[in-house]
Amino acid sequence: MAAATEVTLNVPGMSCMHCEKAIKAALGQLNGVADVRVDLGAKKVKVTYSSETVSPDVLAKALEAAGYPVAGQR
Ligand SMILES: [Cu+2]
Repeated sequence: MAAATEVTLNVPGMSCMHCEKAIKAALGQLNGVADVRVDLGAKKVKVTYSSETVSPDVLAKALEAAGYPVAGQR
């Protein structure tokens, strides 16, 4: 398996445990996503994924579809 890659997504629209659950569900169902960590205070979502299977673009689209647009990434 390829080395895991990490990206941190800025998700300003999340505010509570419900958002955290929805985001973990939306990303967790994608192939290639290994881990999702949500920091509600910083409005950041750190995702560990396989770059051979999925990309930050796909992650952002899944979040947007779930109602949480991504404002940026690093
Ligand atoms: Cu919420």
